[in-house]
Amino acid sequence: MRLDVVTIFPDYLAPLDLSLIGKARRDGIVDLHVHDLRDFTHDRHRTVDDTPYGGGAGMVMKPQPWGEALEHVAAQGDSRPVLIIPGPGGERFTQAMARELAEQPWIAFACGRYEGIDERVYEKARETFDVRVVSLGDYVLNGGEVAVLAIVEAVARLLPGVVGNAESLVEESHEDGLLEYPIYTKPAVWQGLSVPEILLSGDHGRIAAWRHQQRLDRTAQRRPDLLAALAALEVEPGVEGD
Ligand code: 6GU
Repeated sequence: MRLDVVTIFPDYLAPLDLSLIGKARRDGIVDLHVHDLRDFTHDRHRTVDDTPYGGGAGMVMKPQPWGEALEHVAAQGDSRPVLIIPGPGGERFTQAMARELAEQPWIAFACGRYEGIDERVYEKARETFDVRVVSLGDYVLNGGEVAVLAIVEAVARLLPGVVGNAESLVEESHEDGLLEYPIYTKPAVWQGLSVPEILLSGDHGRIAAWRHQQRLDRTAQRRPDLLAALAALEVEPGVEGD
């Protein structure tokens, strides 16, 4: 999978050299290119922002550097890439979207800063890219870079060969709409706290039933919205379906 990220803070993406994603890059599974938006300016101060037409607070990212940067990215291949523009006004990023994106051969990201990017950049980009405006959740970050870190990690770990044990991808929170059950390792007693008896019983049927109940209880307590969503779909919580 090819990934292109355009940003005014290329160093912000440095963590993508680490851990599983760094290894995926070294193994040739992920081909990541980070571009500095300021390389597409032509003035001495490498200006990327200006004041908003119509007035208002803050600064707006100028269309010209973005137009040239995205043209440069599009010229790196001959297919039509997805372009993700992270922002708090986007559609919500979910595990389902991560799975969808993991099927794509080429994803580009445009990281906005300040109050955002001139609206005409979105319009122009739709000629060349499948544009998706994507939000991590209902809170405000200073720019798209942290969102790109999160989205790239969520997507890349779904690519074959990135996570060693493919089974660990199946039994995860958000794969079937329920949160994960609690997990324990040795010792059986730690600081006076015991591992639940049933997990030491060797009775795999009862353990599976207990874990399922734990998932239901946790989801009801922490994320009742997820149970409501399953109910609306008339899906039995935690039972395989599509
Ligand atoms: Cl994707 N960007 C910004 N700037 N803020 C956010 C966000 C994204 N998702 C939640 N808040």
